[in-house]
Amino acid sequence: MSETSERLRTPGRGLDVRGYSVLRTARGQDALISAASAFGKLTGARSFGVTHLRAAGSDAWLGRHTETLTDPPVPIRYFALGCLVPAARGGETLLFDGRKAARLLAGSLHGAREVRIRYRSQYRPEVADHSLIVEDEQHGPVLRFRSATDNNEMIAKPAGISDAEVYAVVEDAESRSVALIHSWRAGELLLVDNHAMLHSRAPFAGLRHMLRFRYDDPLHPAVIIAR
Ligand SMILES: O=C(O)CCC(=O)C(=O)O
Ligand SMILES: [Fe+2]
Repeated sequence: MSETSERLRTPGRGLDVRGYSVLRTARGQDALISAASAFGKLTGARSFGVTHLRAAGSDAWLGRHTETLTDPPVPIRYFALGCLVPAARGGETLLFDGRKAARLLAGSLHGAREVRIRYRSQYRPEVADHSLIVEDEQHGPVLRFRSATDNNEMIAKPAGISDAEVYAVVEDAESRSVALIHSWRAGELLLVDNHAMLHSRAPFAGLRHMLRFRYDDPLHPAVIIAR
């Protein structure tokens, strides 16, 4: 995993600066899991959970989001996506720079820092309230957000602006902050700093089989990294 170490430590290119990194591994689950595990060790993670994302197609975009937003108090720092089978068409993963989006929002939405949204999980009882723009220890002001769903509830916002208008301005700032549109090949592993970046997934046709790794997820510490 010297490539991982090198990317993490090379100033200006590293994950901690750019917010993401793409690694190529041998095809197959074992290579992806061992690369993901090595990354966990490098960042000092104590555990990671693995989820298979497997679907035969989707006409819909997966909305832009910060991972594990519904698990209070702070979303996980890192997650990774590994590709077992890329879709026949589409299925790109997009990354948005939350630092740039926060900067743009400061100019385009008066009172942006007043906005707070309550996020509920569609699948579990968890609920968490987050400011739209948070002050990250390492990154400074950064966007923390999930696109509008039935499970979002705007609990604070500036006077004289509707929920729909807030969402529209945030989506516009994100559209101007695209950092990566990744077309998958089998064996690739995308490492993401979830405190810097937001992500989404394009519609796709054909079987798409991914592995999703979440590091130090308090709710699902499924796999313990050997030391
Ligand atoms: O499949 C992808 O590219 C992203 C999936 C995702 O964001 C998620 O499951 O939270
Ligand atoms: Fe996600």
